[in-house]
Amino acid sequence: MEGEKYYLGFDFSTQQIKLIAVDDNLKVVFEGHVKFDTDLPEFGTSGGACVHDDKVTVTAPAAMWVKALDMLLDQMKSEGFDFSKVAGISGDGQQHGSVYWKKGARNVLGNMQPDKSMYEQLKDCFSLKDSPIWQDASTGSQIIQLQDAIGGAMELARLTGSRGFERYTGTQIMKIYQTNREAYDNTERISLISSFAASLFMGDYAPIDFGDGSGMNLLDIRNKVWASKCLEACGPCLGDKLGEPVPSKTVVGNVSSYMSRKYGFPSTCKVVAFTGDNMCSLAGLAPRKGDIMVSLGSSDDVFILLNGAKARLSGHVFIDATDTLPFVGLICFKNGSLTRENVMNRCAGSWKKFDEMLLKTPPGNNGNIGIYFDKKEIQPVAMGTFRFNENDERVESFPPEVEVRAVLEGQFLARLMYAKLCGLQIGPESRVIATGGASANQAILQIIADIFNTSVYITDVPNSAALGGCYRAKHALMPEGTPYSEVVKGLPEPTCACKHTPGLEKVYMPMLERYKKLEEKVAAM
Ligand code: ADP
Ligand code: XUL
Repeated sequence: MEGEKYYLGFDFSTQQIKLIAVDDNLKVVFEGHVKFDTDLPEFGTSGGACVHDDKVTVTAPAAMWVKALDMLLDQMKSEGFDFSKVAGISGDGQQHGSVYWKKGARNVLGNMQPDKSMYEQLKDCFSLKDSPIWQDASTGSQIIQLQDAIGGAMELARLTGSRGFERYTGTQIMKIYQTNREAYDNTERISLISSFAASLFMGDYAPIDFGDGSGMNLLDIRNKVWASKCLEACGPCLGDKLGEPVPSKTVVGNVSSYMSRKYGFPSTCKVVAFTGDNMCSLAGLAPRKGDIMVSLGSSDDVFILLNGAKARLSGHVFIDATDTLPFVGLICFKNGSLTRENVMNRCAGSWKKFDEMLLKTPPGNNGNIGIYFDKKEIQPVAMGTFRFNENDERVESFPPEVEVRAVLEGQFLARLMYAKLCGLQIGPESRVIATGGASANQAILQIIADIFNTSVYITDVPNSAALGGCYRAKHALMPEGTPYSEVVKGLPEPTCACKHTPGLEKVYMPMLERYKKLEEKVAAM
């Protein structure tokens, strides 16, 4: 391609699809998004998801994501975005969720006509209309079966990077095989949300990448092949339905003729494997060794780069999608932004008021501690709201200004406690890099700085995952062997958003000990 080049990064996240386009100097030239709840109300999602009557089954309609992509691309076209300059596309999806393509779907995907939308052509191509997503917590019995088949929780963690977790794709697939055999048998391909998204651009089934593939309890993370024992335990002929996994940097194909004809992408435009949102966020933040990434989206996630894959029962090990270090250690909390938002709506009405109310109570909240699990939490496995006074006695309610501080302090004490269990060490060189929707909130960042006892940094573009997609697309098109650091070397350093307040560790360290005991109490209730 001659002249100016663009790279696109698409983030198929929980609540929306976000898009960032950068030029060859990685300067952002276009941004867009489509929000599922408000732009596509016909699908009836809340926070991008549908919670079923049992409260633990959580899905999202696969066709909604297709329609959202139609809408986003149409929006870009109507705003005059020049698709002919796009050299490469990559991106990510919310992790663990799976899409079930019906027998015959590949043929439809490969022959889409530009006079119709993708939605019109693909809406009936799914053997399961409702895709399980990462918020699902309905596979407790399948976890026991998988762990038993592999030789226990620790052995599964050693092999695949994680013990059994309810949202992990392997047990989700096992549940579908056991409870909806017809759908399983009628499925020709199972994609992750990431590889499903790449498939829409390619017009063919895109492979699963090693990074997102690590969130399935199916991939042998050291040998980078499907673990046959895990496949056998989860469903017959599963390897055929999944296809071979590939390195995250793989060019998986060119854009489809549908994309070229409808939007004007060059036919040579490359599609680079999509990966998990957390891995892509890491690529967008381009961290240095020792950085602690705190992502504040629908979920809260803390992740760090790791040299080795030590098996642990807490947290997860994923293969790094940028090859900066071999692995990423991650801990995920289901009750993140949406839980804070509920408290904000109930007690303050706006984020501005929420921040003002926070200042009415001192750090440490006069000893009050709150634990807010609107959804069944991942660790500990518990649900409900639990408030304790300074004597560790359970109380029914807190005054609004106490509630506002309690939700933040409770959440970030938990983030710190579990990240330490997952191998996090905080030293004088450490810094937290915050990203995701809530990283726009300075008051929240200050609480993180004070609880983690270290400075918090942010980047110019809070949507690090979409940006990571752009950088990864560029990286994959550079000469073989180019390290990822070469792609991101000219980028501005993250800026310091706040420093920790000296002396507050005297408040938060004892509070961490109390939090730990109270959480144990909650888990046993
Ligand atoms: P996802 O990528 O999972 O869809 P985002 O990273 O876009 O999510 O984050 C969306 C969340 O950001 C919203 O649910 C909202 O609660 C939160 N958010 C947005 N602005 C603020 C703010 N000023 N203060 C706190 N939280 C905010
Ligand atoms: C990570 C996880 C979530 C989703 C949605 O393990 O489940 O962070 O990726 O962001």
